[in-house]
Amino acid sequence: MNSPEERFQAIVDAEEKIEPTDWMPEGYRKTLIRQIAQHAHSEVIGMQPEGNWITRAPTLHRKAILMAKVQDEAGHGLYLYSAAETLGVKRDEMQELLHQGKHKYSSIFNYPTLNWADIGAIGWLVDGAAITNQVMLTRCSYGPYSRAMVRICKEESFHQRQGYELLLRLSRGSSEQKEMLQDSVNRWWWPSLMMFGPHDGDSTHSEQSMNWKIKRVSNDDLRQQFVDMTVPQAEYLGVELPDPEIRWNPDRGHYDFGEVDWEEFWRVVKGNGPMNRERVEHKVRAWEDGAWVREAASAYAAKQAMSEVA
Ligand code: FAQ
Repeated sequence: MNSPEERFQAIVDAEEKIEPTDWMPEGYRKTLIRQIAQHAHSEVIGMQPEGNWITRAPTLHRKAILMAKVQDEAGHGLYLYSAAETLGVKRDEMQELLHQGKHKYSSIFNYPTLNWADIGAIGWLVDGAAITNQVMLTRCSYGPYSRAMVRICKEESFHQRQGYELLLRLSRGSSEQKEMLQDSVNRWWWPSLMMFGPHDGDSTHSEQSMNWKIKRVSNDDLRQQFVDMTVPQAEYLGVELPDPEIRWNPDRGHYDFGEVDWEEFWRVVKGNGPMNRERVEHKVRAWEDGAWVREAASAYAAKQAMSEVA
């Protein structure tokens, strides 16, 4: 066992972490930069659909929760950009690639938030799907990513519960509130299932990422886990999931469910979903408007460093 690749794989197979200064195959580094950057971009772009409702939250209490949640997403973006930077890529470079449409972010954030129940549905379904995926990432072979995920999962768990609690309130409310809840779940269910990515057979990266223990569970297995967890929660809410094929399958010990519209998935991933253009334009505008803050922070840091030397 002499080649660097073999030694690397042996460390991974022994469930030890790979750290930034360790030798790693170029493909491993590239895969991690791609996935962590996509993940960070998702957290940051993901602030937009919810941020849209901060000024319209129905009570001060709900506004405070929503502001805390949106700030958490910004924080997740920062941990993740920092984790990606340990692999030798610069934060500004990642921003540039996102702004040019060369980096992806999760398809889910290209759907609009049309009513207040959407804020609950994002917490329940989107954060619920995000946690299902991210719990496995706490065991990722790359140390900085796995450690960032531990903290992120704790916060996502709060996000998921606040969303469910919001919907629970609506489900016990007026008939208009119940309709709003059902309308929202109708629109967010399928896009949430798409968050797990294509079927395993169509997944470009899964096999290699599983060998490197970046991913620990396949896209389809995670999607199934999410459906199994969510169906009883929907029953308790008294809401219908918009899929007539959902039923318990005692032979498999899982819920069966219908087929995702993969054409829609790829259309959104390729930049042609309902909100893709608007999301990226907004992101670029925020980056440009915030240039003076970054310049001021850098000037302040340089001044501090000078005074420490003096
Ligand atoms: N959207 O070969 P695979 C959140 C692309 S965080 C867009 O299976 P992989 C928190 C994929 O990149 C949500 N593109 O890919 C929050 C690849 O294209 P490429 C984000 C997608 O990487 C809540 C191609 O398809 N979470 O929600 C999607 O092995 C509320 C082939 O796919 C993460 O990023 C998609 N859904 O598996 C924030 C978790 N799916 O790069 C605010 C980390 C696939 O070759 C509010 N990421 N693609 O051009 C992962 O676990 C993985 O990257 C997967 C995809 C599972 C997403």
